[in-house]
This record gives sequence, C-alpha cells and structure tokens, in this order.
Amino acid sequence: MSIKKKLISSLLPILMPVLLGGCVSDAASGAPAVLDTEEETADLISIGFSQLGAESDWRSANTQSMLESFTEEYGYSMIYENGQQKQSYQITALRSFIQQEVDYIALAPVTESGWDGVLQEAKDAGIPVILVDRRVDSDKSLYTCWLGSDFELESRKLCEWLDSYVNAKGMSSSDINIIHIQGTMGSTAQIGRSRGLANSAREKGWNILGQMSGDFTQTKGREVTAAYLKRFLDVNVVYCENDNEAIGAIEAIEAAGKTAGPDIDKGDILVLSFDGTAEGAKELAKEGKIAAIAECNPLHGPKVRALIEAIEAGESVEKFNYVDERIFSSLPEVSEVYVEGVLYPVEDVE
Ligand code: GYE
Repeated sequence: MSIKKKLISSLLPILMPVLLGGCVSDAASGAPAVLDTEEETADLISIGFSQLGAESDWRSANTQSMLESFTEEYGYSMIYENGQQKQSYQITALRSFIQQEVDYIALAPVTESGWDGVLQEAKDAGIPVILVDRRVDSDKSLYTCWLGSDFELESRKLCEWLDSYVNAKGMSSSDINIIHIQGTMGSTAQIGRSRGLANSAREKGWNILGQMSGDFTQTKGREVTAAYLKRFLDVNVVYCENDNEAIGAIEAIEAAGKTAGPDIDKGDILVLSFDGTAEGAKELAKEGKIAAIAECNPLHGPKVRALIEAIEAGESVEKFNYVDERIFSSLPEVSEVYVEGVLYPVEDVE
C-alpha cells in the first residue's frame, strides 16, 4: 500500500459517513463504492499541521487560513493538531505525523528551542518540514523553509511611531514611563518584539518600569497590567505584544479608574499593540484607546501552499520567507515612520 493510500485508509472511518452521503453501493457485492473514492483521494498531498494553540484572535485567523488553504479542492488532505501552547503536545503530534507517513509537516512552534530531536526524526523519515509563523533555533538543515513576520521590524516601526508621537506632543523622552507586557517567553514573536523595544528605549531614553509575560492572552494582559498600575503611579505607556493583551490592559486601566487614550500629556495612558486582527482591538484603535498597532499578518495558508507547490514542481524555495506588514493608527499626529531607510505610511485602522 502506498504512503498516501495508507493515510487515506486510516482516515476512512472518519471520512466514511461523509463519503457515503453521496455514494451508491457496489451492485455486485452490496458494499459501498468506497474504492473509487479511495483511488481519487490517494492523489491528495497529505500535510500534518501542528498549530501551537488557540491563545489569540491572530492564532484563530492563522489556523483558519491554513485549514482553508489545504482542502481537497486544492488537492490536499490536512491533519490538524492543536498543541495547546505545550511543546510536548506538538512533539507528540509531529511523531504521529511521521508515523502516518504524511508528505509534508507544517509546524508553528510555540517556542524556539527544543526541536532538534523530532526535526531530525522527520528528516530521517524524508518528510519536509515547513515552519509557519515562529522559528526554531535548530540547525537550518533540519527544516525546509520558514514563512512568517519580521517581529523586530514590527517593533521598530511601532517604536518610531511612539518617538514621533512623543515629539509631536512636545514631551521629552525621559517623561515616557513604559510597562511592557510580553508575549509567550521564548517565542519568536516575543523575542523580536521585546528586543525592538529594549533597543529603542535605550536609543531614545525612555524608562521601562517593568516587564512581564502576558502570554499573548487577554486575561494575563489584564492581570499583569493591573498589578503594575498598583505598583507604579507614573505609567503613561503600556506596550503590549499583541491585540488580546492590549484589550486586557485597557480593561485593567479602566478598572483602576484611569483613562486609556492618546493624551499622555494630560494623564491618559497610551496603549500600543501588535497584530491588528482582533475586531475588538480594531474598534479600540478607532476610538484612540489603542494608539497604534503594528500589523502582524496571520494569513499564511495560501503562501504556505505556494511554497509546497513550488517544492512539488521541483523548484528551490527561499529558506526565510517574510510577509509584508503595515502600521495602523487613527491619530493624525504621525503620518509615516522610517525604519532602516524604508518609509512606512501610517494607515487608518480598517
Ligand atoms: O502576534 C499573537 C499570537 O506568533 C505572530 O502569536 C504570532 C503571535 C501573535 O498569539 O497574537
């Protein structure tokens, strides 16, 4: 039995009710005519997708994009596993994909370290691994390619926006007191967004009062912000590493009787965010409660499919593939930011 047929056969008990819906019985034996369907589905390319979790709106959009892009219509069968933010679950998922002899593995890794062993197993089995969103710190020979965002660039754009905004408000850098709500520690998004802020704060002379992980969730974003607001009375900026943390931070600011808003010269607390995916965050940005958002594009599915199509066609693909991203704000003070000689217009929140 071929690799793909083996996989399809293992899926047959699940697919059976669906297949039988439009199926007639084999006249001679009375058995359902599954074999024809098996032959047809045997041509599908099988992908095991290990998603890291469901912690944020960005993640849900990313999962949906992947599931929609690897359907039978496009010639694929996808096995999807949610790792629930636990690397051990993701490693188990990868091992089960290897055992099922899938054609490709797509891995969105929760953190960067600890993947060498299982990636070596995939390599030994001859299964190409495509990293999606976050990276791993393993040797580059252990995966085929990566597709995702430049997280430090996102951060630098947002920090340049803050610098220009502070100047436009006639304030001095030393007046800026930031609390920094980090993402999942050790994830590529956290590492890049934290590094960007640390470097900019040093260059510009901003004060970082405290930094702690909010794990990219609304609940932790709220809890961490609430704790910091009790400890520091002079906070005027909350730098959140994603939309959900920013929504939680604003809840904490308002619960503490303070105002999230753009007028930091008049006592507002200015909230910054990444993603621009959560509808709630976009609404808050339209109201100015989130002052600016560095976009992080979650729609990876079609791009990963294009990479696989290129590999299938025997073409070589780039090792690192970046998606284009913008910066959003509804405030009029800053219309563009420059980073490394590139101009990014500040766009209205969509
Ligand atoms: O920004 C955040 C999510 O890795 C880019 O993970 C991703 C980040 C995204 O939970 O919302």
